Amino acid sequence: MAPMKLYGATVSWNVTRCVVALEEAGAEYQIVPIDFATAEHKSPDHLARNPFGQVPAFQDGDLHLWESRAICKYVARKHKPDLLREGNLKESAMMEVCLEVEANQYTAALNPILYQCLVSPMFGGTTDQKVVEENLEKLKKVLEVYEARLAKHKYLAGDFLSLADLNHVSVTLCLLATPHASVFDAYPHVKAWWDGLMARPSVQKVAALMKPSA
Ligand code: GS8
Repeated sequence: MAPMKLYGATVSWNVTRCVVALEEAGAEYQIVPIDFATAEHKSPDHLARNPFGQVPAFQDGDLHLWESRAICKYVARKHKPDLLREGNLKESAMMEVCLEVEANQYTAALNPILYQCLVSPMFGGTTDQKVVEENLEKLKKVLEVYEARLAKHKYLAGDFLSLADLNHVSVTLCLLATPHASVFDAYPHVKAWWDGLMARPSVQKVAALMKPSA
């Protein structure tokens, strides 16, 4: 069977969120770059893959998906269901809580920081420090909650690695490329959790892919 296809450039943390899941799941896949410079993401071919003209898009046989977190869940369900703890009602429920927090609290605070510190300068813009500071405060509130959880459990949803942890990887790798990487230093359990994730081959591979020279 043809490998799964993930469409999008690996500078996008929404794309690399899926690469982490694909790597962890041991899936066979191919990354198909989409060129933003030529607006390929708005071309009819790409709009057929993602009607919002965004990356990532994904194909597995006759199945076409978009939305990175839905793609990650599909990949895990197909190749490594243990990442979803689906056999355990309580563990899977807590994993879902942590997935929601990742999307709606953690990444919601990180997105503007990454945009201001990484994306805007790439296009000749400046960094709005007020936006950065406001969102760093939001991020710290989330990190306080994580610190308390990780003082009791090895991973966010409990004492097991799950997709909830992995979905944090791509945006956190980007945070490390900003001048605010040291924000984790005040949270020793968060730092230890992150160091553990960084040691995983899947994360090492994605970290290498995200470097512009890779
Ligand atoms: C977000 C996709 C997105 O914003 C997901 O897949 O998780 N909720 C969606 N993609 C950006 C890539 S930058 O990281 C994108 O494609 N932007 C171009 C555009 O909106 O035109």
